[in-house]
Amino acid sequence: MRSKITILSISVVLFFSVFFILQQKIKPQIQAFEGMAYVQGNDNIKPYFIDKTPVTVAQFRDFVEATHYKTESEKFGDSGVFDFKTGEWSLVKGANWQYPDAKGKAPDNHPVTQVSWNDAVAYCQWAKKRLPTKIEYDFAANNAEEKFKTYAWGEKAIENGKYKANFWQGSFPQYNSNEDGFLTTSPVGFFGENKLGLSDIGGNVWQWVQDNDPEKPSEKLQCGGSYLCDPNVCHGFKIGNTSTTSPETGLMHVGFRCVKDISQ
Ligand SMILES: [Ca+2]
Repeated sequence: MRSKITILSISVVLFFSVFFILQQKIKPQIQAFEGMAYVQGNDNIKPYFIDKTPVTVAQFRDFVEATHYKTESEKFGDSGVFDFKTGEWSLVKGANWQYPDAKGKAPDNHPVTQVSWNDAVAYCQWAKKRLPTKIEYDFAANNAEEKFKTYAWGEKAIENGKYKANFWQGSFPQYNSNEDGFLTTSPVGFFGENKLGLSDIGGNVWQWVQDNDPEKPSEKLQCGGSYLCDPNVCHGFKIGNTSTTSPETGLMHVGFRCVKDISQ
């Protein structure tokens, strides 16, 4: 009787061991990455990981300290700053990723800005990642669902009396009522996440993607909209909308996030 039980026990252990080994071989292992969300692809889009938040000032500092990288704004000595009094853009001396308007220091937990497309590519390469394509950005914003919503979080910019993103309230560029509490950038994650766990995928800062602007091939696209987007003028935080600038340009409302390919 005892030997029967022993044989049965060994058989059960062997069965589950073989089952486990086969399962490991058959099912490709997807490695999870800290701070990234997995995006299930579809017939046209391969699966990928995407940063849950835009790259923050603190994260960008890690890159600069590790590599002694100089951003293009730092090399030029100036960068694009929006003047809230005149409603116009100009190149301002001393504006860079640490001092987006050349005055106040950028908080560590806000998205890094004043980074050019080239700077964003350099960061992503250092992090062993890459910039998303526009299709990948929009697909992740839409929670990897086929039927596109208006926004990453749903259909309304205000839900239950709360703003769902950092954008411009009032009348651009003359008046910002600042009802969402942020005249410029906000801490990443402040306005919540979409179903995939992504924050600031709409609003806060425009985010560089790989693609050239189809109408101006020398320029690069940005997605997601920014704190300067008044929905009556520029509805940039709607899924699919874009802005565009040349790849060496830094602006105080443009940042980025990275994606990572799945290695199986
Ligand atoms: Ca705002």
